Formats: sequence, C-alpha cells, structure tokens
Amino acid sequence: APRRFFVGGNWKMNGTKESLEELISTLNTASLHDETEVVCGAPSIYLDFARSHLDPKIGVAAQNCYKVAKGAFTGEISPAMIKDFGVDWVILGHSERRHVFGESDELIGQKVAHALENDLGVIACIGEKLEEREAGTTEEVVYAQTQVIADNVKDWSKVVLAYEPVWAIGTGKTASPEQAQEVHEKLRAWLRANVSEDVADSLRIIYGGSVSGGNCKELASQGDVDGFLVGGASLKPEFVDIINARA
Ligand code: G2H
Repeated sequence: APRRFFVGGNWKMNGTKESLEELISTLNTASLHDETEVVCGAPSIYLDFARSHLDPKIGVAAQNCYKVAKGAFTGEISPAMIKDFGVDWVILGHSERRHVFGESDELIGQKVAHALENDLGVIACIGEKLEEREAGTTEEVVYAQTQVIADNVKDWSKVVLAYEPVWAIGTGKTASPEQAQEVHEKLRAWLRANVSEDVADSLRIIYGGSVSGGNCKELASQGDVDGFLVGGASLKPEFVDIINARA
C-alpha cells in the first residue's frame, strides 16, 4: 500500500486563543486533500482548545511529554493526560528539546516507549547539526538516533519518523530536495537492514526544516519524502498549500 502523505504542523511556543482561532478556522474551511493526514502540534496549554476547535479530521499533537504516567514531576504532562483530552499524537525528540533543553537520546527513547504503550502516535524527530554535516557524519548521527528510537518501538504503525536537519530549522535554509531525498532513502535502507522489510516500506519518513508554500511541491515529489513537519509556516494560511503539496 502507498504510504499516506503526512503533514504535521509544529506551532512551537506560539499563538494566542485569538490567533489560533483564526488559524483553526482557516484550516477547518479550507479544502484539504483527503489523502493527506494532518496533525497540528499545539503548546500543552492549548491542546484542549485545539482539539475542541479543530475539525475532527485534523489530528492534534502534543509537542512533548514525560516518560511516566503521573507523579511528582513538576511542569510535565503524561501521555495519559494527553489521551484524556482526545489528543492522539505527540512530537518527541525535536531538536529544540534535544539542544535547547538538553534531552538525551536515552530519555527520548524512554518517552517514545511510554507514549506508544499508552497508544499515542509518535512523531519521532532526528537530524544532524551543521558541524556534523560538515564533518561528513550525517549518516552516522541519524542512524544512531534512529537506533535508539527503534530500540523502543514494538508497533511501528503508530510512528512517523521526522528528519529535520538542525541547520535547516527556522533558518530559511531548507535542505534541497536532493539532500532530503538522499537522507530519507538512506534511512529507509537502514530500516530495511536493521528493523524489517515491512517497516522500511510502510514507515512515513517526513522532512522538517524551513518547509514553505514555495518549496513544498518539489520536496513532496521526492520518492522517499512522505510528508513534512512544518514550524513557522504552519502558523500561516500557506500551511494549506503544504498540506496539499502532493498533487
Ligand atoms: C523544524 C520545523 C518544524 P521550521 O523545527 O519542526 O520548524 O519549519 O520553522 O524550520
């Protein structure tokens, strides 16, 4: 079966009730390709607002969660709480969690395992830093990050892998379609060799990093690019064009 195109919005720490209401009404009334699965990543305090205002055909994601169900973990939220509000997805391992908040591969792996045990879909993010790309270690870095995720996944049907080169995030420097395709293709080959044929064929590998209305079509035409994780542009009406990027 062909892999269903997946477009995630990552609002990051942006939005007000007023601005999100406007964005949500744009999304609810736009004509979105049925073939595209759409998920919006809201700040935790807006998850309930997003879930109750967005059309049910659009999914909602938390941008992070903790690795246990409940307890003395001030400031954290759990997969059980996310599910309690009818929210079905979580973004884990985003580069800002890794590099601004110092999350380790090990912690991200534990979060992936716990989120999946609680039946949340996981958008698992990986990606190399500029100095790693320049040193020629891109593959090594993304394979190691993927290995830690793979060690914590039993059922891959609820996982989407997001390749987000750190040098392309919020910088306006998108990976070229060829650069994205090259890494996606290698990741799929890695999955074939290290996980299974089935997972390599069915896992959605999406690209993130300065995706826009202007560059989405060419990126979407690459054989191993199965969608996007979109930051800045997911807060704008052009998000609709990105959702509809695959003709
Ligand atoms: C990468 C991406 C969304 P942006 O962080 O996850 O953000 O599209 O703003 O580069």
